[in-house]
Amino acid sequence: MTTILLTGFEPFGGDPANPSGEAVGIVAARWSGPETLITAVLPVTFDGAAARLTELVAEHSPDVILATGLAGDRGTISVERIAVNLLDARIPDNAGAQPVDVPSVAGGPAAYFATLPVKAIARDIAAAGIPSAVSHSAGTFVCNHVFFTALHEAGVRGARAGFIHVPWAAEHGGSADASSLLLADIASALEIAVRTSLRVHEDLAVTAGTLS
Ligand code: PCA
Repeated sequence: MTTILLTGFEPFGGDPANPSGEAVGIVAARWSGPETLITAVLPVTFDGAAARLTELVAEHSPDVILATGLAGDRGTISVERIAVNLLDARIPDNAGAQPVDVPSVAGGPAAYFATLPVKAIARDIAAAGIPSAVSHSAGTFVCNHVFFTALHEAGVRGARAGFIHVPWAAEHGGSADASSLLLADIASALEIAVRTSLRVHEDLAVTAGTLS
């Protein structure tokens, strides 16, 4: 039986909502299988999020791990390609921790590439009319830490892993920095990402590069 672990996050930074956690709940409610979908909403704490993800991976042995979080300054679904082995927090996490220049996994490599087909995922989401692009930075906060941890665990266990940043949902009042999406579209994008990850094992040979 194929198992997918799909995670979102609780609110952080004083915000009242986090569209990633809510969208994951919508995907779970309408998932029709046949694969087993495990979902969770992670705490926005460096220690708690990585520990919970590691626990979930040990408990369910997922074949595919897709973690998601909010990037409130972006207007598109960002399919992350690179996790860096670095915690450098611009704001405290929900437990008040603010690590600066600490590795995500001590002794690990400088970075990991996502092992989900990021270009195929971005293409399939865009083909459904939802703006989406490959991104080359997941930042240095809790999302990047969970992304790096997921790839580390997946590598040890022969699973595949990736991360998607979502914009603000219009229902939450949108964003001052970027355009927002409907929560239903964010959930559809995540569901497409899961389906594409299950179907596609070799990514598209097309460019998703940027000049800056
Ligand atoms: N976004 C933050 C952490 C939790 C979330 O949803 C980030 O991008 O690191």
